[in-house]
Order: sequence, then structure tokens, then C-alpha cells
Amino acid sequence: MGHPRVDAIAREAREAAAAAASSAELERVRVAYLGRQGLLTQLLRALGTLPPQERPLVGAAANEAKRALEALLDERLAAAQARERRDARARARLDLTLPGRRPPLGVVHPLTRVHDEIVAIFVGLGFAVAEGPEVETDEYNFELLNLPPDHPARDMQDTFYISDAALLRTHTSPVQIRTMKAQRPPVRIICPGAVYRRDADVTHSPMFHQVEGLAVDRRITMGDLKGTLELFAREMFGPRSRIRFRPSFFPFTEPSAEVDVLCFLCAGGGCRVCRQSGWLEILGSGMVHPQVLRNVGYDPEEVTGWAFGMGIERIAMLKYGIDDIRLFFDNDLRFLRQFA
Ligand code: 2U9
Repeated sequence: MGHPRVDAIAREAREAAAAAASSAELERVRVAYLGRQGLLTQLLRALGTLPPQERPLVGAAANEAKRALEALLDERLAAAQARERRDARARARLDLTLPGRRPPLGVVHPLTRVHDEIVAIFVGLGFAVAEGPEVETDEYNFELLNLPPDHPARDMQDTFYISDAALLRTHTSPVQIRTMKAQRPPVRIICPGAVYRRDADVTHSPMFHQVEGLAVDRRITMGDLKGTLELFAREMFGPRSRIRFRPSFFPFTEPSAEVDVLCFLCAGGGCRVCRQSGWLEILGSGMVHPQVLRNVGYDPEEVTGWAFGMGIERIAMLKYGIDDIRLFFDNDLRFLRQFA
């Protein structure tokens, strides 16, 4: 063997090399013993300070220990690097036969579906879609539609007022007013959009949606209204649909009528949805009031018109047998997924 001090350092180095588990740890061992400040390096550098007779023995032993440690570290390092390359390849390996991740697919909201169906039917008949602001003036939402200042619909109880003059529209009718003020007859438009009323229960929501329609031209009659709505009902509720008109009142139409469709669930026989009556109320309508025509600068002696209004939520509730309007706005996926 060599020299006791050299042997102690060499043993310690072998043990450190044996305990090193990675190429990084092996490199730290190499630096600790063989680096510029390493223990073996320092020992060799200090040979000159030993008594002359000890130098050959210690020098030979230190050089031998250095050579053996280098060989051991090279061997261990090669093995560690091979292991690390193998692990990295295993981590990176992809199984291309695994099924892909399916992106979650949404469904069209039932209100959007019903809205799109209604709009498509009237667009097919030659109507243009008109839209307008949801924040309206008292003038456009009420005054020009022949709702006098003391009309109950204008009550603070029913309308969301923003100021004395500004409010959230309670119907899309101001869109028709804006359109008529901007263009001469003939006018054929449908006006879909959100509207607001201070009302909330199972069939009323403070925000809901309407589609209103308007046709103004020379010699437009109630017969045109009936024919148009009959066609609408057949496209919306099936070819066997029938409609009936019941007299009603709205300040902006005269005469006015509420329109029922023969119950499409029981064909008129009576069921839960039509509450045994055989008919479902689907919309309100009428001939545009002469005063409303005058208000937008039209001459009621020259042109006449009809208008209708329906609630999209109401149509969707009837169509899908939904008994609580709030389901449309809860965004419960268990509800929405049923419309896939
Ligand atoms: C102009 C002239 C007349 C629109 C009309 C109705 C009858 C009607 C209701 C249906 C259910 C509102 O959402 S609802 O509560 N609407 O009954 N709407 S006639 O008449 C107009 C519109 C604009 C210039």
C-alpha cells in the first residue's frame, strides 16, 4: 500500500464517489478531490514541504490515488449519464395511440335557438332585422307610442328609470319608431332584443327578450297580419298549426288582438301546458294606431300598418314545456345540455 494520509483521503474519495447518485453529484466529488482546490491536488502541490526522504513515497501514493479516483469517477459518470439519458427519453416518450383530449363542446342556448328560428322565418318573408339601444328615452319608449303620461305602464313600479328622461326600454317598439323616423314606407322589419320590466316570478324576469314585427305600406290590412302570422305559426309550430284572434287593447295599436295557436302538444285536446284549453297565447298584435303613424311623420290616410310583439322566453317555455323562466338564466349545465 501507499501512505497512511494519502490512503485516508483516497478512501474518503472512493466512498463519496460510491454515494454520488447523479452526474452532478459525481462532478462535485471530482472538484472536491481533483479540482484546483481539491484535497489530492493540494497534497501533491505540498510535496515540497515534506522531508526529502518522504517525498517519493507520498508522491507515488498520491499520484496512484489520483489516477485510481479519476478512473473510478469516469466509470461512474459514464454509467450515471447513460441512466440519465434513458430516464429523459422515457419521460419524453409519447403514446400516439392514446385517444385525444376532447374539447368541451357547448350547446346553443334554448333562447338563442328560438330567437334564431323566429328571425329566420321573418327574414325568409322579406323582413329586415332592426336593432336599437337598450337605454332609451321616455319619448321613444312611451310618448311616441301613444302612451300618455299617466298610463300605468309608465309607473315607477313597472319601469327601470335611469333619470326622469332615460330608462331601460320596456319593449323593442322604440326601434320601430327610430326606423320609421329614419325612412319612408314601405317598412318591413323585425326587432329582436332584450327588454326590461320590474317584474320577477316563475313566468316573469326583470330582463327578457322580445321579437316585434312591423309592416307599413299603402293598403296594408288586418288580413295581411292574419296571413303573415298564420304562416309564422305553421313554420314555428308545425304545418297543422292553426291560430285564432281574440280582441284586446294596446295603446299603440287599434284594433288590437291577442293571438293563440292551437296547442301543438295535444292538438287542441287539452293538456298540462295549455291548461286544458286547447290553445296557447303566443303574441299580441294589431293595426298601428293612426296617432303613432302621425308621430313619426307618416300620413295615416296614405299608409297603414300592422305590428306584433312576442316574448321569446314565453315561446321557448311553451315549446319545451318549461315551467320556470329562471331556468334560462341560471346557466345550470344539467338544464342547458338537454338542448344538445
Ligand atoms: C310600433 C307600433 C306598434 C307592438 C305590439 C304587442 C302588441 C304585444 C307583448 C307580447 C308579449 C309584449 O313581450 S310581451 O309582454 N306585445 O302584445 N306588441 S302590438 O306594437 C307596435 C310596436 C311598434 C311603432
